[in-house]
Amino acid sequence: MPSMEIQPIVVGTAGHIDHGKSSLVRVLTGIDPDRLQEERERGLTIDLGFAHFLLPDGRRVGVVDVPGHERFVANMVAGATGIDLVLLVVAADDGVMPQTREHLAIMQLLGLERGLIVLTKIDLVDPELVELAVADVREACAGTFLAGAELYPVSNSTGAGWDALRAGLAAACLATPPRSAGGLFRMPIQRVFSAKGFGTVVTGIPVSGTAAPGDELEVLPRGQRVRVRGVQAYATGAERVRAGHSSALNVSDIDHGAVHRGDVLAAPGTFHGARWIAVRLRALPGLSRAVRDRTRVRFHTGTADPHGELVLLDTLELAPGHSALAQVRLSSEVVVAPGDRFVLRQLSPEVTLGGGVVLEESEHRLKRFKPFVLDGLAAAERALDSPLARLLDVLRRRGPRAASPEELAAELQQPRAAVEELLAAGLAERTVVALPAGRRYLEAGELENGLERLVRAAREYSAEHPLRLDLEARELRRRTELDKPVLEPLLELAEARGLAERRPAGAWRFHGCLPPTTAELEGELRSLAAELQRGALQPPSPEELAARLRLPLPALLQRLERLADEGRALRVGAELWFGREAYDRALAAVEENCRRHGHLEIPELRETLGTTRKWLIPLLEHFDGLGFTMRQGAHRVLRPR
Ligand SMILES: Nc1nc2c(ncn2[C@@H]2O[C@H](COP(=O)(O)OP(=O)(O)OP(=O)(O)O)[C@@H](O)[C@H]2O)c(=O)[nH]1
Ligand SMILES: [Mg+2]
Repeated sequence: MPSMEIQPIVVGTAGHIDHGKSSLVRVLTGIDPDRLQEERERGLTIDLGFAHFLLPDGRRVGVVDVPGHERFVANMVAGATGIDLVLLVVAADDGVMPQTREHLAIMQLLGLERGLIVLTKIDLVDPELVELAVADVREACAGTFLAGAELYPVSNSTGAGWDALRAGLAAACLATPPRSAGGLFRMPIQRVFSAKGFGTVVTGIPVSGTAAPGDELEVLPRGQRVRVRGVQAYATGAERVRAGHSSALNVSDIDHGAVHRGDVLAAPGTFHGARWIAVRLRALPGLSRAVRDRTRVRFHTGTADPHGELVLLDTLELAPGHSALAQVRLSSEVVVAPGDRFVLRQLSPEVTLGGGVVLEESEHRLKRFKPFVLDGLAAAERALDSPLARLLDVLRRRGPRAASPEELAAELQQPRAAVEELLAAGLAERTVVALPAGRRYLEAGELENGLERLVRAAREYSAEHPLRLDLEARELRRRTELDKPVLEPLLELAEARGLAERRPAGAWRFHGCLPPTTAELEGELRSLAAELQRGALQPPSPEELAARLRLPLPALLQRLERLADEGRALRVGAELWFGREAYDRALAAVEENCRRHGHLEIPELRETLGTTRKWLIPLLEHFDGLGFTMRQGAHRVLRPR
C-alpha cells in the first residue's frame, strides 16, 4: 500500500443544480462523485459524493460533492458538515440562481470562512456574458465570507482555466489551517453500508479526535457500544482516522440497518442525545418576513435533520437579519455540543430561515422572556469563546456543589487531560478553588456564596437561640438546604479560613455569630454549673434545677445547652445533664474498670462512682453511642481503636 500523507482538511462543492459541481469534481479528482445508478441515469446528484485529489507536494485532500437540487438541501447540509473550504460553483450561462444563494447562506451559517468561486461553462457563452456572471456572483457574495474570494472562470468540457484553478485551489488548501485532531472522537455519520466480509461500515468527517482499530466507540443517540475493526481514509487502509479526514470505519457488534445518517459515532460515555436545544439563532437577511415563535422547523446539525418547533425566548418575532436566543424542541434526539453550528429550515414551504450556534442542551422547556433563563444562556454564549470560561460556567451552575475532574470531563465533553489543564489555569488565576480534601473544585464566586450561606444560617440560628454558641450539623443542613457531601467540604474551608470551628458531636461554632454574654447570664451559668457539680454522678433533673434557680423550665434548658456549648456540662440521653468533672470521672472509671477486668464490672463501677442504675445505665449507653464502649455478649467492653 502506498504511503500517503493526508492534509487534514476537506473541500466541498456548493451551488445551483446543473451548474457543473460534479463535473468539476470529476475533472479535479478523476473520480465520479455520482455513484448511484439513478444519479448517472438522470444526470443529477441526489446524495453526497466523495472523492479526493493530490496537492503538488503529494498530500491528499478530500472532496465532498453536494446536490444542487432544492429538494436535496438536507443532503447538502449533511455534506457541508466537516468541510473547511468551499468551491462555490456558478454556471456562466445561468448566473446566480436560488440555490446559489441558499447554499452560500448555509455555508455562511455553518461558519465556513474560506472558499473559492468557480465560474463553469465558459465555453458556452461570450466573454461579455462571463463578465456579467462575474458581476452577478460578486454581488451575491458581498457581505459574506466569499466577498473578495478568488474567482476562476473554467470549462469542465475543454479544460480552459483549469491550470489556474488547480494552482489556486492548491494554494488555498495550504493556506487553510489544518483541523486539530484534539478532543474526544466524534463523527456525524454520513453514510452506512455493509461491505461483504466486513460487516457494517460507517463514513463521515470526524469533527474532533481520532479513532483506531480496537477502540470502543458508541453509536448515538441510541447509545450502542461498537468496536472498531478497521479504518480507511480515502479508500486506503490507515492506522487511524482523525478530524479533517473523510473517514470510513468498519465496526462490529451492530447491524448496518441499525445505524443511520444523522447518528453520531463518538467516544463512549461522553455524548448523548438531546431533544431540547438552546441556541443563538440568526435569521437570514433576505427573508420575506419575520420568523414567528412556534414555527415548525427542520433542525440541521451535523448530518442530522429532525423536525421540531422553534421557541423564541427573547423576542416576540425575529426580523430578517436579526438574532435571538431560542430553544428548538425536537421530535427526536440529536447529539450536539456547545459551539456546534446548525441551520434552521421552515417545513412548509421549505426555506432556509437562518442558523447559528448551539449554546447548550436544556433540561427543561425554557419559558420565554424569563430573565434567569436569558442570563443563563448569555453566560453559556460568552463561555463559547473560551474553554476556561465554559469550565467556569459549568462550575458556576453547580453552585456550591464541588465537581470532580471526571464529572467535569463528562459535562464539558472533553478529555480528562484537557480538563486538568483548564483546572490548573483556573486555579492559577484564582477563578477556581480546590477543596482542602483535594480533587474537587468550585468556582471562586460560588465558594464565597456557599460560605455566605453558612454564615447566614449561623446568624439566623444565633438570633433565634441567643444563648447558644454552637449549632448542630443537622441545623446547618436544614437552614442552608445543602446536603452532607456538599456541606462538609464547605465547612472545612470555613474552618481553614478561621470562620468556623469544629465542635464535639458534629456541631460547629461560627466566630462571627457569637452572642454577647451579660454579667447576669454569667452569674446564672455559674450557679447552674455549681448545682451540677454538687450533684456529682446523681445530678438533679432540669425540673429540680429550674425550681432551685427559680427559672422557668425552657429558660433553664437554654442555660444548660449554653453550658454544654462551653464544655462545662454534658447532656446524656434526652434529659440527663452532668457537670464536666463528674462526666470525666465516669469516663475514666469505666476505662479503668474495663482494663482491670477485661470487661465492665457494673456493681463495682456503681460503688466507685457513688451512683445508681437511674444515672448509670443512660451514661453507659451514651458511652456506647460515642463508640467508647460496646456490648459483647453479656458484657460491656472497651471498643478497640
Ligand atoms: N459545456 C459545458 N458543460 C458542462 C460544464 N460543466 C458541466 N457541464 C454539463 O452540465 C451538466 C450538469 O453538470 P453536473 O456536473 O452534473 O452539474 P451539478 O452541479 O453536479 O448538478 P447537480 O449535482 O444536480 O446539482 C452536465 O451535462 C455536464 O456535462 C462545462 O464547463 N461546460
Ligand atoms: Mg452534481
